[in-house]
Amino acid sequence: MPTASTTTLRWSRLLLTGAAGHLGRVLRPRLKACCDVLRLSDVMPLGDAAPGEELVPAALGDKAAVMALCAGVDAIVHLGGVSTEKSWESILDANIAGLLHLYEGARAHGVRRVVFASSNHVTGFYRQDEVVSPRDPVRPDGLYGLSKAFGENLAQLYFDKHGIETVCLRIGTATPTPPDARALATWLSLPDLVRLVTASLTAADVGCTIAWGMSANTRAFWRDDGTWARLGYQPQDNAEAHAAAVQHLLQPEGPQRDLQGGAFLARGPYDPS
Ligand code: 15L
Repeated sequence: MPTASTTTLRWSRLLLTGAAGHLGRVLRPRLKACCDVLRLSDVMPLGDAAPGEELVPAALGDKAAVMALCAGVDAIVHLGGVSTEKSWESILDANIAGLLHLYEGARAHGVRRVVFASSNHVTGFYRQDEVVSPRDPVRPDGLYGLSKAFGENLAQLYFDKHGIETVCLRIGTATPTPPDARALATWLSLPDLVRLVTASLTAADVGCTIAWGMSANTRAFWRDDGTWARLGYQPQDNAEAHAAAVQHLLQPEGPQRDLQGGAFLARGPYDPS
């Protein structure tokens, strides 16, 4: 059960999926502050368990393994699954079936909250000169973005039907520095990533909500609708500080330059008939 200080929650056992990935490795040492025991899962090697850590490898497509993964857990940070445009089979297995397995495990074992790594590719078909709020209709830019839109809807279903809270984070470009001109709008610095995930875990009464995962970027494509303040997230970085280094790094002319999803617009299909 979570314990509450004056305004923030602390969890008994927190599960981090995708713990061996790029963002998982950033969050692994930081999430210990939010819980007593940190359970780490991935299909990739996780290294040795540090004090207060448990290692439970599991493939998201394996329902029995994912159900067992959720036993004894009271909150989940879900980074696992396919994180880019790929074949339908891999997306179906990890991001569609795998996410359903995770929410079923959460329901069966009384998990109270999920922080779900959604993606900006849920709205990648908006033009770069449009400003999008979390309440605007989704416009996925591929099967990956579509799977994240499914995840957001699944989170809503499990909140309405079973009371499991979820913060869906539509993460932008979470890298040490912005890699190109598009990222001047989409960048989420790694310290801001830690702030955002920590806020999503520790704020009281989050319900089921969607928040943009970005820093305080001057050129942002996205408008926060007040969710950041409700979570207590205050971004400290701004991609503009890196503008001189990357603003000339543009995608080729076409949808990948004009639309918010950038290079994802030029990827796939991976399952040509
Ligand atoms: C994502 O959803 C991907 O996981 C990440 O690798 C980046 O490509 C990011 O979006 C982005 O849009 O920059």
